[in-house]
Amino acid sequence: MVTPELIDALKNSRRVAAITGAGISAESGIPTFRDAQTGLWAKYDPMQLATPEAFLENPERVWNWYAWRRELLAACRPNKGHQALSRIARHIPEFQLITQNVDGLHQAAGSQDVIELHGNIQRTKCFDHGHTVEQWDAQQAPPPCPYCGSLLRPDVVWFGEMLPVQALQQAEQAAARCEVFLSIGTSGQVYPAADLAYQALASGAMVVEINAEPTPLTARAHYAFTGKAGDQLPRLLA
Ligand code: BV8
Repeated sequence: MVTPELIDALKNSRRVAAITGAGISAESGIPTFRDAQTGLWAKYDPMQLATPEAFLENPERVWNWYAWRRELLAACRPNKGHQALSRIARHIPEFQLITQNVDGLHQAAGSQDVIELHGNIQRTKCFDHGHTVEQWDAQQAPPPCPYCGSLLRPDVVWFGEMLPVQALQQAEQAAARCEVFLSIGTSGQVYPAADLAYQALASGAMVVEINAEPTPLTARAHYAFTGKAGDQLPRLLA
């Protein structure tokens, strides 16, 4: 239950950090990864689709899977949870939004300076050199990089790939500095992103979790709300 004390504690905080996962985009119609029936990984094997080895083994399958996810995303809009987070930045002197999501919906809701730990599916780069490419030959799956000829791929972090160094450093600094750390819509299974909440705890922050189901963080959080981000966040960040 969102208590007045918690709302006040948030309102009076100077430094707040929040990490989001696929759960905050679920109400926008984007499938999560690990939800039993609807999760992407319930239907697809991540090791067959979200690793560099999988891409090299079958570039066309991986390219087409991400093209399908981009098409899905084209019809999706930010929901009340994204909008509540974009409003909080106006009241909190130092608010840092960190996301594991690659859908860009936080930015679409107006959030600024979002730390994208796992990249962005709307950005495309080449496999060999990371050349960012805006347009490509839609007849080829995947198309060649116009600069170096290597295969184009989505600019997301696959399993077994390092996270963007600066993004992770900024996220760790935010987790270490914050007075309140919000963990929203994430199962807390994927590292090193999942470690940020524990880093915040170790630094003495109040940790608040909002998730549709319990996670490994639930027992450690000061407050844990089981429910939809789109319902809980507007109450918490009223
Ligand atoms: C790396 C991008 C160095 C692509 C993704 C320890 C330390 C370091 C690494 C590891 C480690 N242990 C294991 C590893 C390796 C691995 C890892 O963590 N594996 C896990 C599975 C055990 N990590 C890595 O490989 C990372 N790289 O560390 O490099 C290295 C290199 C080699 C070897 C070792 C280390 C890279 C990880 C990034 C992978 N890329 N995505 C793409 O999107 O296709 S991961 C993917 O999972 C997404 O980014 C996603 O965001 C992320 C986390 O998932 P969640 O967002 O939490 O989504 P999930 O479905 O799990 O949960 C959603 C939750 O929402 C659910 O609980 C649900 O109940 C809830 N929910 C649903 N609806 C709602 C809701 N909540 C609120 N409201 C709702 N309406």
